[in-house]
Amino acid sequence: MSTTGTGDTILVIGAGGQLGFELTHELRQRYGASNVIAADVRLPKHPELAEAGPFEQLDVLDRARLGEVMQKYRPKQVYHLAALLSATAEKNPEFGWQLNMDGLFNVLGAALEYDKPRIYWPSSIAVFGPNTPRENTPQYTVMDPGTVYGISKQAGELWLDWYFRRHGLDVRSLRYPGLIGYKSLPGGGTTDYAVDIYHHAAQGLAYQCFLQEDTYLPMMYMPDALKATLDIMHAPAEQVKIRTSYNLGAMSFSPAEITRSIQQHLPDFQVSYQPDSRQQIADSWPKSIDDSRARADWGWQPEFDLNKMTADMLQHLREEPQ
Ligand code: AKB
Repeated sequence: MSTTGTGDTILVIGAGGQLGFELTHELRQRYGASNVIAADVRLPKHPELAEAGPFEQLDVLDRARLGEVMQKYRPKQVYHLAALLSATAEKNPEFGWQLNMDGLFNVLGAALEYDKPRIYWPSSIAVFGPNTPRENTPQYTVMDPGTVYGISKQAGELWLDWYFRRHGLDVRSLRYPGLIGYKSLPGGGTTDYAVDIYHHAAQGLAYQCFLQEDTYLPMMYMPDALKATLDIMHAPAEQVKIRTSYNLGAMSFSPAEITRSIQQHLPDFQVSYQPDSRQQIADSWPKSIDDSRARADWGWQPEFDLNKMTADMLQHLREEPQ
């Protein structure tokens, strides 16, 4: 079962990011704040990350510093979330590749050196490309990613599998769709519009969307993403049959559909469309995902659909303006 018993430590690298912030909070609730080490390249934007439990400033590209942190805490689980997302990596391809690949190599290498903790590394729908079937995209299919981010995620998946087979490292991974949450903002992704749109709506502002109104993409509400992440990390090893990365789905919608969902609560909310370079990225990604392997192997089951997510997002954003 879980590798975390009482007093075992967990390291979250990239804890200041959209997923890292919420995951660190959730892990601290479950395992005790002092057992969950938040690490990020920058001092946290959310002060509670450093106030509520241990915090280490860590650039994952600095192998020696990573070694120090691993030696100090000897974590039983490492969540390595630090990455450049799709749109940002297109603007800075060399650094995108370096951070996403060398960062992963550093973590995998440090894991071999320090007691082989269980490793979590996120992949993405970006591993698929223009020749992938776009509806109900299967687990195993054509993969020809066209973005630096997607290429790095596909290569990373294969390296995870290699470390599992070659070194017995217990690596686990999910191909996230666009993630939507109210507690922290994403940065540099193609699916970010689906977070920004709620913030604008809750503040009574109109929104200019950078994707066309009929662009369907797979998406997921943060509570489901946290549940999936913790479920796969706590699944018995024999149930984790895929050591590249699992397809993971919850819902799929277009900008026009999310707008209509928001307008059920805020009828005056207005959206205009000004597609930019992110449209091309979105057009190369799946519209919906077949996640039957995750459901069959370790019991994945999402809870939120679009309208349930909209009600929850707007309630939180109106109660606790960001
Ligand atoms: C992005 O848009 O780059 C990410 C992703 C789908 O991996 N949110």
